[in-house]
Amino acid sequence: MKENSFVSSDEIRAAFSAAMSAMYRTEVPAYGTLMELVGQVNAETLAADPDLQARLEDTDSLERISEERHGAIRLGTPAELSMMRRVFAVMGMHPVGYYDLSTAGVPVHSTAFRPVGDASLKKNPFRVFTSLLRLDLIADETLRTEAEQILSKRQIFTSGAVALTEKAEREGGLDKADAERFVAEALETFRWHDKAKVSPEMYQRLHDAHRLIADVVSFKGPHINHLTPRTLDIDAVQARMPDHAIAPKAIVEGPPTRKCAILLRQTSFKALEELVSFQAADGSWHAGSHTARFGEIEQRGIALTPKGRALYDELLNASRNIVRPAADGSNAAAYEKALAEAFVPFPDTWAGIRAEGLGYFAYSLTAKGRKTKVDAAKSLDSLIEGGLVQFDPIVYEDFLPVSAAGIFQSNLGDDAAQEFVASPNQQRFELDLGAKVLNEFEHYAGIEQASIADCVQMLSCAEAAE
Ligand code: OOG
Ligand code: NI
Repeated sequence: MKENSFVSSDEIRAAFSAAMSAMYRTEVPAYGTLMELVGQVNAETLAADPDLQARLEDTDSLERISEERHGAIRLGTPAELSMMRRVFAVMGMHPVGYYDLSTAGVPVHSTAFRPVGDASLKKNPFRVFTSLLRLDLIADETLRTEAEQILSKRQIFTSGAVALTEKAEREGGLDKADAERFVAEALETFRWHDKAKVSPEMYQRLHDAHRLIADVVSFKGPHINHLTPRTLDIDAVQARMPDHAIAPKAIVEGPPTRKCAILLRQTSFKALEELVSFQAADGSWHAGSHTARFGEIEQRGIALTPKGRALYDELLNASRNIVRPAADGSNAAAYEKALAEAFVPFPDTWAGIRAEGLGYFAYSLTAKGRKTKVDAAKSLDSLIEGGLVQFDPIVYEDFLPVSAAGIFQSNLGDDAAQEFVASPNQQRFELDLGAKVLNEFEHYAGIEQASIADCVQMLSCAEAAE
């Protein structure tokens, strides 16, 4: 049977994530150094906290962590975005969430392509933060038209990648040989090209309009601009980066250090200045440079409910009203202090977060629960109190717009700070994407509900052993 010979989309994604990591490691050696440091810190964290290790093992999430990473790309046209969606779909990665970064002075809007569903996430949670350039936010109309023309001429996908994507769509999957070819072909889109597609003058004009516009328009493709391993202790990695000759950005983005990690904390090291050559109208090549690619690490915590997220946003804003982090790090200590103080009202125990309905949890039976039969009418709280059901935080799999803006900014330099009027346009984005983006809250709520339903079902048919 044909279907039986298909490789699962989870396996294709895992192979692609590994191939991307290997490629980026050779392109940006500091990424390899960071991976090793993260590996060390994770091993130390687990050794020092057997409880954490046991919970991660129990919830089948230990294995995914060492393989876990996200990347980011910036696309130039609607056609590129919709084709990218189809390529990612072959790997079981779907658009989740809409992020408007115009408010932060970055002329893009974005989504995250990632696996959805508990089983796929456990297999390999690789995600790619994908931005689409918004030329409509560029004031200079001549430049906008020229940029559009340059972009319309490029083809960021190999013909093999397109053909195999179409084949997967037509036949419902890819066999082993095709899947291997697909991974190699798709990887080409993300490769770095040190020969720009534009003249030195055009690069300068694009750069003057916004560094990010130059990054998107000047090149043959949307080079992967960072890959981010997941750490279990971001403060430790941040503190130890300088020992490994890596200079981290001034502050960690996101919530403060806490016992119970919430959402997402991220930090990065600055983009490298890389040698690039530009081709003049007479065909001659000219040496120049471009800063694009950097490294980042992240620590993931519990996914918050809309109520929890509103509280997070409120507290983050409150702290930023007191101290706004300066790019040069001069007020980093004051910022950290204000952040920690602002977050005092956010409960810092799992039970507290659960009691106030701030986070999503996965419920499972305890050893006692597995041996007990209970009538279905009992409330979840009483099952927990009775020691039959336990709960674990559901990991936040998405991104945070304020943090993303901070990461963008730290790599664009201070001079790039520009004001745009906030203009979210999810409808336009979805039209260009050719699909709707998934609502992240509904997704987490679904995972939580399914875990509760499983417990209830298992309790009502469990064989009472004693
Ligand atoms: C993407 C920045 C966003 C994150 O982790 O928040 C991001 C970019 O610089 O293209 O990756
Ligand atoms: Ni990132």
